[in-house]
Amino acid sequence: MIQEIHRIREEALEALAAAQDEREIEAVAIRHLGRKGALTGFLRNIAKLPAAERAAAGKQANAAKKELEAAVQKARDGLQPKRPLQTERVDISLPGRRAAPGHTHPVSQVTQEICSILERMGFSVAEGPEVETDYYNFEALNVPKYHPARDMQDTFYISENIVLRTQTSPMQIRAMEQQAPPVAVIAPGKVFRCDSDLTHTPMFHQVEGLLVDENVSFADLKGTLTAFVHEMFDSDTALRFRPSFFPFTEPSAEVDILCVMCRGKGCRVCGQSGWLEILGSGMVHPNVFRSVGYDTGRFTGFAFGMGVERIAMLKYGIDDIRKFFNNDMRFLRQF
Ligand code: 2NM
Repeated sequence: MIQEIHRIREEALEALAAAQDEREIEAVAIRHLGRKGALTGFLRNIAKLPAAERAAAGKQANAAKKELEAAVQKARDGLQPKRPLQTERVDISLPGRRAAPGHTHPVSQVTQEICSILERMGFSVAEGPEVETDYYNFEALNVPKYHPARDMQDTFYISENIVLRTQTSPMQIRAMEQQAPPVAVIAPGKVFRCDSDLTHTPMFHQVEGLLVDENVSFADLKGTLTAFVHEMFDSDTALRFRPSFFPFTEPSAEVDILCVMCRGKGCRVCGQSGWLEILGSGMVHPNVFRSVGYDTGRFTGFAFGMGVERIAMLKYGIDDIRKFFNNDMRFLRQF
């Protein structure tokens, strides 16, 4: 009896050692351990044995069964590493997944470019709060109460005396309060106006500049802004100074460049005029100097301001300012 069990065990272990793949291992398991297997059949017939042999035979047969089950499992485990290679095969011809590092937003790129040109000329950057008092945003800039520029339609009011800044010049008032001339500062940043269409968004970016010293003239303004435009656009860009009005400058002028689209012939972009407005400027109004305690008999200065999105639109031929703020990657990726 015991010899019979040993024979089945030996045979099964040999077959298992010879098994090459999953199919052959499972065949051994079925042949020796399955419902119709040799060992199972032997166990089923134990009851028919003489009582004296039953206990010992049962014990041996069960031990052999456990040993074989363990050996089959070990053989299956030995095959495991081959299966993932077949079922989880990697297609090395697939294109790789591109990493998506971000980059500087076009509005920030153009802001940096404007500041870098002006810094090379000697201006220093001053940044400040986007929420301002009525005094810094209007009063100190010679925009008195009841001036039309203060209209609720243009300005976001937080309360009666607190506004979202409508230009970055409040920073220049602070700069003048903090230092005596000579002063050469530029103020980049977000500004807010209640306006929205193809060329206006309620938030946009500005860079404003200010130079104050003895003997600063309108010729200095023209020379500085001409040099700036020639660095920002082509060095042969034609420009003109056109009389204008701002409460904080007198006299005031707007700067136009020859239309980048039609080169002066007249088109839809320049409204048939052949010229595109790119910045506002002027000689600082004596009332502005009085609010910061500067001697109006001794000092003069010029100031200017430009919209960053507008400059970027002209530089890159973009027709809708809202494209800067939609965060459409197909647009942003181009810069
Ligand atoms: C502009 C146009 C003209 C300006 C004036 C000042 C200050 F603070 F000196 F009074 N800063 N910026 C100014 C002048 C801004 O933007 C279109």
